Amino acid sequence: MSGKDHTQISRRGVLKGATALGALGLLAPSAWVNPARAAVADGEVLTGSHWGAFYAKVEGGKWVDVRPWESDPHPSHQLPGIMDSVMSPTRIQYPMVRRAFLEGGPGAAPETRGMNDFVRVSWDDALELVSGELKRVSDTYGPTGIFGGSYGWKSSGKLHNCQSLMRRMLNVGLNGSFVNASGDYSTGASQIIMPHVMGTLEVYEQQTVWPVVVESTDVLVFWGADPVRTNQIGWTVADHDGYVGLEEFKKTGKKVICIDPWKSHTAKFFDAEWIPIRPHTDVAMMLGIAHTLYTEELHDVDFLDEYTSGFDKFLPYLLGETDDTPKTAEWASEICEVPAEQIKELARLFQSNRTMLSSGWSIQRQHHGEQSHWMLVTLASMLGQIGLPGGGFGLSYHYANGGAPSANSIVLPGISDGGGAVEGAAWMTDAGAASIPVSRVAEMILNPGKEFNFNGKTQTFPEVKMVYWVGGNPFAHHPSTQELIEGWKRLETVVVQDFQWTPTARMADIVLPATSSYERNDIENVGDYSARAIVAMKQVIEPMYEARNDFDIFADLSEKFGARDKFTEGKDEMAWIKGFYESAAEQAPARGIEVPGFDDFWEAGVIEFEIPEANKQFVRYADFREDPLLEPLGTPSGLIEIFSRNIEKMGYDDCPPHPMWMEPIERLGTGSKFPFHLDTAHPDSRLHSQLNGTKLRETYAVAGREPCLINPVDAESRGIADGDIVRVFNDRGAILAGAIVTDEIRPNVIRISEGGWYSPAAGAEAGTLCEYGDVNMLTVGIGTSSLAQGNCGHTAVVDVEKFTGEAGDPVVFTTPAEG
Ligand code: PGD
Repeated sequence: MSGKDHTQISRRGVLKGATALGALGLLAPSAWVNPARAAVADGEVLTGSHWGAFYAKVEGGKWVDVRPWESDPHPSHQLPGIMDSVMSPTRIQYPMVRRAFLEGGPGAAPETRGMNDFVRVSWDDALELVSGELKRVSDTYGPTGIFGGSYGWKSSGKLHNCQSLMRRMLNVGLNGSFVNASGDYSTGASQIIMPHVMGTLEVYEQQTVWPVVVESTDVLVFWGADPVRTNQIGWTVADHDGYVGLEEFKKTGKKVICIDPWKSHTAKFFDAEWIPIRPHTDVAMMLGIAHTLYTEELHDVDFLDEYTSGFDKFLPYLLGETDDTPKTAEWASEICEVPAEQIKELARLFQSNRTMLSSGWSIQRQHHGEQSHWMLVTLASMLGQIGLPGGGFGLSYHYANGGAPSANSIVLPGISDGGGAVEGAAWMTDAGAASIPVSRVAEMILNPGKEFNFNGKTQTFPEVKMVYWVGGNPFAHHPSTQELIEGWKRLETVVVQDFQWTPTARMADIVLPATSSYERNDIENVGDYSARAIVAMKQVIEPMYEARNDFDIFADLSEKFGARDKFTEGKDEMAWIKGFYESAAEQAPARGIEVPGFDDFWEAGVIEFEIPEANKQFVRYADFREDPLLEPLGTPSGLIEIFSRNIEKMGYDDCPPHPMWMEPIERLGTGSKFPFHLDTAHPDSRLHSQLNGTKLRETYAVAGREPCLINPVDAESRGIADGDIVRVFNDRGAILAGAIVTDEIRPNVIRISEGGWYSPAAGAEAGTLCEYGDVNMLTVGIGTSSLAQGNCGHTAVVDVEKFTGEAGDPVVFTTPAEG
């Protein structure tokens, strides 16, 4: 066992608020070379972030500390990392250009991308270069030469949304001459399949709220979900209200089951029954439960008749009449390594109790990931509890505090990307000249002209020669880093705008330093689901070094194309923020609430809203259950589609018209070439890759690398001890990581979190070895299926060995050399 504390929840449960943050004691601001000048007088400024709202404490003209907002019931232990990110050595200070690009022009010596050899240039020169390249590429290659899809988690805030701002510039300045991207890396498979099955995206919808779950659920199942870890963050400003629900449920002492290869924070928090399933086999296990329900006549015939369509077409498959393979518990057990008797017991337990099947998203972020949530819905339909208090299924209890009751609030609009505002550009879609499913970016660059399927349509990849990336880090987030490295070699120009020297910035030709949220003013809702407050995100410090706001950078670029006024609409930062607030305030009378005028709100820094009693009783699908004719689902039949005629019409081999167990391209137990499955779930102490460049890393890194959890049996067989550097590899690449030997991970599975910065080795292993631990060096780059084309970031089998060579310090955490 590791001597480290990897159970954040128990520590978090004891230490709250300022005490907990102070107790970390690891991020003393004195360690900084602090050139920051406060933008406000000494005191505290309330602001907001993906990690929650907090006060920035200013003393002696400097930002010196953070304190969680008093209305946050469970502040994230990552807050001090935010403060460090603003001044860490990985801060981008000046506009920089790759030396070979500057000397040789676009596309010169692409192999020197990532070698950290940059030349500092003035802002004027940098903007001239960027606008010149945008124009050259669009003149030379037409409207689809530039990729502006630029996926990523950026920062919170309704104005400084760098991705909308970039596309706004491309829309108003270049008539929308760019390739856009649709969907996201989180729920790529589910958000496409669920509208066919349930008529909504489902993954971003309000859940049956926690007070109802606490009251009515008897058995709470977390199927590949770890809300205690992942609810730390939100897309807007995290409220952390989900933790109240988790704590209340714990007090009831009712049954919690965690189905996960890893004994998650949630499993430990609840002291839950842990079922360490073999990765990528959840659909088989669900089928085994479904088969038991049917053969023991425990399924809800009335519910299936009244609320679903197509069970009769699924049943022959379940019973093995179509493929000679009945999906018995024994059959499932062979695949998922959960004992057959336990699978049968689960069927009986779920049926005889009010059961909530709460699933995370990792089980759909894998090859054939569409099947996982479709089968979960089918299983929930057979149990017949959808629409009853505390029963059914939920796909968002682990995300952004889903299930936190919603307030009676006003919701802010944000800056638009200006799409559709362009006249006379017939080829333009709402935003952009073409669009690809977001995870297909490397495939697109490598295969111009290739046809691909996507949700019933056949499209062709455009030829992209320039990439402009803001607010995202593809050299951490994109499965199969190797393909991305290859793709990058085909590009003539790469521009990256960030405030951190991420691996993606290091792979750029032109790097522009952006401000962080704390160097500008903004506004945001608190709570993605609860929307229970609006916070003024007030500027804390002056922009660091030569950083500029994304808004100003794109306004200047728009000006180069004669479109500054179209971009700014004649408004500055505060005018936009005021406009968003006043527009939201117009909703107030219809909601029967009063809100202060903008100046009073800004002065107060926050407004909070009441949560009506009725919203504390919300039950998802109660209306549909009450009256399926008057409240039909948005599917073609108006019912839950266990069989989809629309998907049948698409005729995809890799996505059949009802849920099925489909072998993934690689997994354990099928003569797998490598003996371990790599679990690449989300980190405890970062938001994806954000904050990896900060001192927070010292609280979790092992031997200076990303931690790798390995079972004692596996470690012993390979002579690996706790704290050793290990080499994890497969045919696609290799990474170094630091071993944590623990029985909290099942045998034959190792776990390394996604989001570690790609830190290429020098010399012979350049491009094949990452010295820090970017898991995507090892994952597969294919789409989930022809239907959704989602990413397969969890699909990878690997081997692991003790590393005995000379391990270099990961270069990615240093400031690149300046010419
Ligand atoms: P982040 O680390 O959040 O990762 O991928 P994503 O690219 O979103 O990157 C955001 C970047 O935006 C950071 O570099 C940050 O510094 C920058 N940024 C923040 N604010 C600003 C700003 O105001 N201006 C500018 N210009 N830049 C800013 C996450 C993605 O990874 C996601 S969402 C998921 S769900 C996937 N998860 C997995 C997984 O589970 N397993 C694997 N193997 N791979 C995954 N990849 C995906």
